[in-house]
Amino acid sequence: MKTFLKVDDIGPLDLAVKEALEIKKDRFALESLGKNKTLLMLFFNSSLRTRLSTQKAAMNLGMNVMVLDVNQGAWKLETERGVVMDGDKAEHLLEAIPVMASYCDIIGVRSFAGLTDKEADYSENVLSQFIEHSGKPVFSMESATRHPLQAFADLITIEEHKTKQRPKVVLPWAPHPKALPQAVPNSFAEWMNAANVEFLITHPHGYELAPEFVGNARVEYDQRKAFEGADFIYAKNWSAYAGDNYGKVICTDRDWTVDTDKMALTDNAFFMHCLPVRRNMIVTDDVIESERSIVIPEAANREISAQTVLKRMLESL
Ligand code: AN0
Ligand code: CP
Repeated sequence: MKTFLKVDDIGPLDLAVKEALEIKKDRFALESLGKNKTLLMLFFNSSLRTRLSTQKAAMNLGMNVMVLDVNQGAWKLETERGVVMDGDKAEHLLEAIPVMASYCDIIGVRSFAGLTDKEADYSENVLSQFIEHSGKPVFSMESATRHPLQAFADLITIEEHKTKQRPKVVLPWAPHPKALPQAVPNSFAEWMNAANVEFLITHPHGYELAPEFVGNARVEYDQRKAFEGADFIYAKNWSAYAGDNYGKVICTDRDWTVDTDKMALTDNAFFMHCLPVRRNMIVTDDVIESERSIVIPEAANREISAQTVLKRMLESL
């Protein structure tokens, strides 16, 4: 595997999940696969889970790991070609990428959407430069439009917890004070549309995701109706995608917070969230602390999704 950005990159999902669950049974079985191979993780944005779980996954495979926070200690990087660099950015990606690539074998990149220019964000300007100019396998640690390591971990978690052949999975938008990217819901929708689940998205009017991610999913504007009979509730906030409201917060209505009353409408659903989560905005204390909350095993599976991806990349070096 040379790139991991979207669901198609992983091939058949049933095989990917099977491989992940094998890895989970014995995560040190391949500890010599990554010997003398170096992973570079590059962060343009903050992270707790992605940073730690991906580093752990690489260590399980015997890799060396280097982590660079671009905005803390490195030169500020210009990402647009043709800019007269007379501002605060001292180095261009076009030099930085081949230099960094010369020190490593695999590159992971986190680069969020700027949320001001839809076209620039949805062209994946930063990530595609890494793919084009590094000559190394590149994986997304959350790009402008997707977060595939999260969606893969979410799918593994659903497979582990489901009690029905084809569970009902609901992605409800939930309120948040700040504008967040659409990457997590985009990827979750992309992966759920490819998986064997009944998938629904529910959000206030104006929060429609890009049609290429919604695909054939049912969109239900009545949150309570959407929750009925659900087996998994996957809450997430995102900023508006559609029209002139791109990147904006257009609703903070706490009627959309996931609470015990709404969970009671489900078929005893599990509660999921990618974390970090703002309590009593996205979800109440009661729900996230309940027995049906699986946010911690979900986060733990980030190690497994990352290890599966790194294993496949190492095998194709
Ligand atoms: C980010 C987001 O919503 O994309 C990262 C989630 C994994 N969340 C925040 O910035 C709070
Ligand atoms: N879920 C997730 O990617 O978390 P971090 O932003 O902490 O990496």
